[in-house]
Amino acid sequence: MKAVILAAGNGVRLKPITETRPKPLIPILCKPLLDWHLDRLAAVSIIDEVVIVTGYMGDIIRAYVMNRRLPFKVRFIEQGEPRGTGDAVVKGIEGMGSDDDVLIIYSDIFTPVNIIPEIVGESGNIIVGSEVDNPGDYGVLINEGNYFKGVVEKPINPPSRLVNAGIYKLKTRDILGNSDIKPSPRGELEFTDVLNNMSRRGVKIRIYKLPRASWIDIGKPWHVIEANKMALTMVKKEIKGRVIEPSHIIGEVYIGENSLVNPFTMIEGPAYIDREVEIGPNARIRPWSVICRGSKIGFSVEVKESIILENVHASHLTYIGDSIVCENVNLGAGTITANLRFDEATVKMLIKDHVEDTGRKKMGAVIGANVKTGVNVSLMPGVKIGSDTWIMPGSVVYRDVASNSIYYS
Ligand code: TTP
Repeated sequence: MKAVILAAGNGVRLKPITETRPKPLIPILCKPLLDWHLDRLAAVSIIDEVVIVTGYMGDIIRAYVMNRRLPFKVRFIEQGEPRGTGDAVVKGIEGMGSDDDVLIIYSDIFTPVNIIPEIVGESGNIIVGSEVDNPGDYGVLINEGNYFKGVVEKPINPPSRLVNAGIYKLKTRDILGNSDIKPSPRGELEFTDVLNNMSRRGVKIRIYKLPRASWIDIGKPWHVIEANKMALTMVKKEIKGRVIEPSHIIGEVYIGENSLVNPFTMIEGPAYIDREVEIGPNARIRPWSVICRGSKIGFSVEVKESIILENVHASHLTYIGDSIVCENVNLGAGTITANLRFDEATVKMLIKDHVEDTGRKKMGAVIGANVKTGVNVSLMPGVKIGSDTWIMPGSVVYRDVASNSIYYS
């Protein structure tokens, strides 16, 4: 069986994280999303070829995958303009036999449950659905018993809580019989229109439900925190690095090889500390934190429910709460991310050109790659700092700061 991974999106809503890496290389427990998908495909022997449809930063994805040893053939297809998921799927399945079954996975979804072995073992067409609390943000599935009848994109009054999870097993010929679909109002050829057309033509597609609260579509920055939280529930206590006493490691904490925890440090799980990380002395890592390779969290630094990517330095007297800190960031002493508004309302964030509610009472900052903050910088809840920017000492940042700039207040 062949699989197609859609990896060509621009990931605009995830800026500044996607200014320096494509969405499929966003890490969950310090492992790129794409690897989660590839590892699961590698574990089922029935998959003999994986087609990765690339676009934005496709060369980076290609170089990354080429460095991996995988038990199946990998082919890359350049989508060109990201003209929609329908366009991407049709390009991905080109050349496949009309009787072939193909597994289709959107690269930007994460689920701690590996359902691949189950669905490749079933016969007939399958669409995977997930029950969520906010169905109006997704494509909501209409069902008749266990069968798919249609999907409505972002409805105001969702007919159910079951949404399209972006994983399918379909017969190639059933996908190809839909060349009559037209671009959607946003100008894209949507795969959901292909699915609706299949249903109208009487093609049977069975719905396979994921367990509740075990799926997320990573579209906006705070989803990176939520996806890592989902993955953290799978972490078990394992200490491969060195912990110098007196330090306290409490609960489910993973500490990778060659990492060092200096004295008087407290780490409360669930937490994931990657390899070659240095923490402390006198640091506090609170639950739901992930710290990736090469980062250094120094003296009197507190980290809470935050995702810290590779080679980040927060050497002294810093608070990182409910935040995402991208690779190679250097936080000056006294840098504070504020994560709670005085009125305790949910934190808003500017996504593309409109303000969106993160739904989180606690949300800190999203700091792009290679940013430097001077001493005593304060970042207010929900601000985003573009990559390669300097925030000058003593600045208080209330609004998003563009990439490649110098900010002072
Ligand atoms: P989306 O999240 O709908 O789009 P996007 O990745 O471009 O994000 P943004 O709107 O923030 O710019 O994409 C869903 C999945 O489909 C994702 O895995 C990327 C993939 N995709 C393609 O491969 N080609 C495309 O033309 C589009 C639109 C998406």
